[in-house]
Amino acid sequence: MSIAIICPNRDVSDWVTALHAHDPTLTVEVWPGISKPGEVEFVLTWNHPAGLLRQFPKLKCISSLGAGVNHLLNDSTCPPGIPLVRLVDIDLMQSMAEYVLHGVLEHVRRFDDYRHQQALGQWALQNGPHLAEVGIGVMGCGALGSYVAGKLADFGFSVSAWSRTPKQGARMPVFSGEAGLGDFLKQADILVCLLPLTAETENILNMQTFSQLPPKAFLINVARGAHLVDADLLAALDAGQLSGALLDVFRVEPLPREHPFWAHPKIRLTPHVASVTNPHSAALQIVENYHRAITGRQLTNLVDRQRGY
Ligand code: NDP
Ligand code: OXD
Repeated sequence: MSIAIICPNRDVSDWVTALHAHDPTLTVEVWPGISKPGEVEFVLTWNHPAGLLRQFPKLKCISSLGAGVNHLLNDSTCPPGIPLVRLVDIDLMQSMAEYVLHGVLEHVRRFDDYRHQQALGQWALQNGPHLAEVGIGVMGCGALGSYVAGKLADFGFSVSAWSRTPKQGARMPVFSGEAGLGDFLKQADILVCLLPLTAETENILNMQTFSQLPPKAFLINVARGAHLVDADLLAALDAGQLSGALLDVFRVEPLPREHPFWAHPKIRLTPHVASVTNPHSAALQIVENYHRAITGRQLTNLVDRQRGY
């Protein structure tokens, strides 16, 4: 009986240590050095090579090493009967909130302008709005979206969120479904994407969406690169429809050196670091799910394959 960690091009020694801290008796094998594939009952993976997951005849559960699962659902050879789980973790939520709050404040308080002024030796005051006047729309009201929206509301922004299904009793307006999208977008001076990547949400950050935002809205995409139609973002920025964008995720990662986003004056980008899973915070739920899987108990943070998240 073992757990296999499959994360190409990543040092996972911290994960091994963190899993053993919760259960020193675990056998943890790291791909590509898995000596006994026939013993693997639980796989922990990020961007596994397609087809690999078929090689474990005793597999009982596949866990994403992050919050997203599109890397698993995109692999048509991922064994269909094996449950998929993902990570829902307070550290992941907190660090996502830090990233988004930073992006929002940098934009609203005009820090880009001040950096530019500094380079020119200019001393000039830029007036920004009162935070309550700034509408922020968070797309996705799940583990990360609802946490981030709450932190932004604590800060004093006028926050609303958008989800697939209606939400009762939320502390902020939550719009839902296609029917609620227009009303959600029209008050989002800053649009934050925290949706899972599914057939419905792919390409959702497009010109039609941008055109429903208030003029000069700002975009933060921290979800997946394929949510965004790259050419539409460039066109919306060039037309002045959007005033800028902060992007953490891209269709192709690493972002190819020749991509126009790198040098665009209205785009700031980071290399998919908005929220990186901390092994020491997330290991306990993995160990618990491992024990649940091998004893046939109900798993936590189960993914609905039909729904796509
Ligand atoms: P959850 O599954 O908890 O939440 C997803 C939310 O999106 C839910 O509110 C869901 O609605 C909503 N949603 C799904 N489909 C639609 C749709 N068609 N229309 C409207 N709303 C929809 O996911 P998490 O919050 O944990 O994570 C979100 C994403 O963040 C991940 O999938 C991943 O891609 C990304 N991520 C990025 C990181 C980074 O470092 N850049 C780090 C971690 C995650 P409902 O509530 O009705 O089901
Ligand atoms: C995730 C991510 O989904 O890091 O956890 O993008």
